[in-house]
Amino acid sequence: MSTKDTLIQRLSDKTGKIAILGLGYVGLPLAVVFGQAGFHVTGVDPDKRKIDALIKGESYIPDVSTEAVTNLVNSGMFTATTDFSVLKDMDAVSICVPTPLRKTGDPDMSFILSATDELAKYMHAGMVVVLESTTYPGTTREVLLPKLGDEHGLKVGEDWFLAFSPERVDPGREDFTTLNTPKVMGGITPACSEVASAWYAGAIQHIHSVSSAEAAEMSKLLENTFRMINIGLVNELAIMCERLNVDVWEVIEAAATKPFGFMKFTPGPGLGGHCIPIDPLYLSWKMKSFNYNARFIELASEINTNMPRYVVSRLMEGMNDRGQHIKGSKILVLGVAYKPDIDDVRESPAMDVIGLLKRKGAIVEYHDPYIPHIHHEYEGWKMDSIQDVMPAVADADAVVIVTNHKVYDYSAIIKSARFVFDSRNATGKLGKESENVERL
Ligand code: SAJ
Repeated sequence: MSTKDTLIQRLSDKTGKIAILGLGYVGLPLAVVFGQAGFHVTGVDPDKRKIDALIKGESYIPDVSTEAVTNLVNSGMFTATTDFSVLKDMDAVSICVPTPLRKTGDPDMSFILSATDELAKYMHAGMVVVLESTTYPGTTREVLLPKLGDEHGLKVGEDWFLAFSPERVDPGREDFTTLNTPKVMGGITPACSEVASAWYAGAIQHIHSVSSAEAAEMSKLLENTFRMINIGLVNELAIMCERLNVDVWEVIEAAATKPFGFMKFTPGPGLGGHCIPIDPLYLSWKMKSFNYNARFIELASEINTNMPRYVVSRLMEGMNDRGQHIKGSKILVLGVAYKPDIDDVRESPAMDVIGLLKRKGAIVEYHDPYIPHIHHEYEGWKMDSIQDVMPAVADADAVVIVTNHKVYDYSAIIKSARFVFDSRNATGKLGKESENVERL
């Protein structure tokens, strides 16, 4: 049998050994899904704290239960290690490492490069490698292919197989999970697509194969660029509606009654998270090397990045209208997570709002039931969430709602606060009718 057929056989009958490189919010759910499908899975991550927890059968990812990890560990179907040399015994490896931005706004490829360089030490014929980390089109072919195959005299598509399959994990979502979210798969060669699709089909319900790794890389960027640009559109709409003295929330609700040809997005204080504000910039960065300026992405990014400043300017106007000024005033920020009801503060616009308020001389406190501490890595300041929100609401000169967590009692907040600026329409109709509330 050919190397390809032998490998497909080992993956189809699940005798093949698989490894997941990077055990974060993407890698750990993937490892569990493969383990629960009957594969023997080895999780590899340089973070010893993660590995120690997993070996004890404990999960550190909210979307993965400790029970699921414990069961897999106890059944011998899942092991975890910081030792990359285990890769020499693997048939299949999925790379799920972060792809952040540098301070300069350029892609930070360091995690992909270090994972690839480690894996390269243990590459052998008969392996399939799938990259899941969101990245610019061409990464799989231009970065992984040479390091993992060419430099070892292995011929891709014959001796070994390489593909890209974008992660589609939405942390906290329960309806669509790693198991049931359709998975796009694009190989360097058709044989690569065939092997990688056969592997993932053994655990994930629907595989959508595309003709190349670049098509798969680009499909992911389209997904998240679509969101980023449409959020930028409604953010600009909010600015326009304020000039027109029209309620943007009413406008969006009305447009959303259209049952076709429209998708609802809502304005806010800016764009947070580790996906939406970042992924599109990988595409615009790549296009610069083709002397192409991705204007939609640049403009949307400019609008979204400016929203924290816009929120602070609207807060200042509202306070001014009530005879208050920001300098020396007590401002309470409600909600700092990057989106409601989660405990993730990465790239949260709340950090920018707080930084701006501090620079304007306000006395800033924040409350967020999910985020006990924040630290602005560039500006250096640190804060702890206050504990009792309602006394702080009553005591503040102004309250600014940045993240609309469900746990807040917004009607009580409106009754108790001197002035509320609501950047998420968390206060809704009551806020619209209240003299002491202004909304984005
Ligand atoms: N946001 C708005 N207005 C909107 C939607 C979002 O201002 O209408 C803001 C959010 O407050 C947040 C940021 O944009 O700060 C990103 O929000 P998001 O809903 O896109 O949430 P994410 O970052 O968790 O996006 C993830 C993405 N998943 C992956 O990239 C794997 C995205 O593709 C999902 O569509 C999204 O979850 C989701 O559906 O919730």
